[in-house]
Amino acid sequence: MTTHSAAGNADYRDRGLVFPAGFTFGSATASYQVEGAATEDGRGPSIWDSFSRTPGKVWNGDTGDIACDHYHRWEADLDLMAELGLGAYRFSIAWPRVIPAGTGAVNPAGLDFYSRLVDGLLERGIRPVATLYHWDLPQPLEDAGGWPARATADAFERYAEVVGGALGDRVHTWTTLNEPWCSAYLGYGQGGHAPGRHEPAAALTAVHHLNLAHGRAIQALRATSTGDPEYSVTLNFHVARGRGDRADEAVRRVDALTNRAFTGPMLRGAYPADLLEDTASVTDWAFVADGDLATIAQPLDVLGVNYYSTVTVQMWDGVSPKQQHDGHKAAPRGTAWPGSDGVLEFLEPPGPYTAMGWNIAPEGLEELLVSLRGQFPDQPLMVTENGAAFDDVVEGDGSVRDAERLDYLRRHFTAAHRALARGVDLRGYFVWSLLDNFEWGYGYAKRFGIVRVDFDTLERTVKDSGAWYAQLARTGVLPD
Ligand code: IFM
Repeated sequence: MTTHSAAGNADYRDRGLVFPAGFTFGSATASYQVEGAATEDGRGPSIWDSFSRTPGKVWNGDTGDIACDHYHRWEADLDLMAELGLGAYRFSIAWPRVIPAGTGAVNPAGLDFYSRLVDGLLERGIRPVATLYHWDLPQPLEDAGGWPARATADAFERYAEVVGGALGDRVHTWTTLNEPWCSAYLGYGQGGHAPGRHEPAAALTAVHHLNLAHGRAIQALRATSTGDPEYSVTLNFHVARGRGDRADEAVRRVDALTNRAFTGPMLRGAYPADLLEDTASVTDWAFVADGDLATIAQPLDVLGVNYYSTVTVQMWDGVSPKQQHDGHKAAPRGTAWPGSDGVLEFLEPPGPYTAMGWNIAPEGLEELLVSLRGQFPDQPLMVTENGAAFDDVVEGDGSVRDAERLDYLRRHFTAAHRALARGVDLRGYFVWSLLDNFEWGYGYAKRFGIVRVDFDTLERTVKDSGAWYAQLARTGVLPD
């Protein structure tokens, strides 16, 4: 591998770095964010259909009804991926398209859509990387209690059996869940995400049932997949920077609640003792039944790592005005920190920032990957999301010169390369996102795409960052 140039060392703006042969360069999207066709071909309602229709929940009242219209334009989108030279496409399957009520009847038209998509990818030499759950829970399951109800994990196992049977002969990598931290804490604690509940104990119950759903789904996918797929999960790890007298304690708490609440049961077969202590005022974790932890701890071929920025945190001293920095998601009313609300104080991290208000910190990615290698030495890793929203300007000729996004990607690919050079078994990297899309509580106001989508005409335009990434994907060398 090429060594770092002197100029690139300080700020991660390197070039000419050579990635290992076989390194996967991909891009990612998620069903509710791109598909549209919300009521077509038998798709049932999801919690995001309901949430986005609730006044005040999503910027501008935007919904995923049309989104990027990927449901109808998927062939052209696959052609675009092929033109960009992508080796893999990470997409998610909409549970309410496949089993519209969450339980009960299977919708063959929904399965057919994903079957055509998978075939289309394979025809173009692009590996299908399919996520089962990227937040679009069928609404009837939420009506029956949502993720805090154990029955939701039962329903997820059956859904996994159905998609494993239909697509498991061709999918290259199965991913059970995307960012269960968001589903549990933002969905049931803080309430900035669907279903918008503010119940700290329910958030922790949801953590466990998501973990359980993951383990059960891996078993179901293994039982039904007739090909030779790889198995994975994607977590959004928090890289915390501590401040104040008890900086280490603050970082430990964030790590327990956000990272080890998932890696503990999934990769070690146990919840961390400090997590149980930190949350004892909220729940006694009696919902963890005998045998659950053994079910959750399934061997994984690859661990998906989503990384965008860091968090800065200190223990609240009870005196200073409590600051809440929530660059992460829409304004909170509840808490994303059950057991640590009023204990931890979140501070504005040092800039620069993206249009989301997230700080740009490529060194955090390197540090995270190296730390995961230290914690789980035999676990291959994959960056399953990284990217940035900026306020793009469309030039007179229609082009988008998104130098800031390109720079962000350059720095983070440099960080990944440095982690590789330090011995991390990193298999690939998926840029978030292929297309500008529905950015949850921010609607269409925030653009992460390396391809612009004009939401009036739905026309796609490859941005400068997309052209740059295509060169990286084709050559395996970090371009100028
Ligand atoms: O758009 C989201 C994606 O759905 C999950 N990870 C973070 C992205 C940017 O917020």
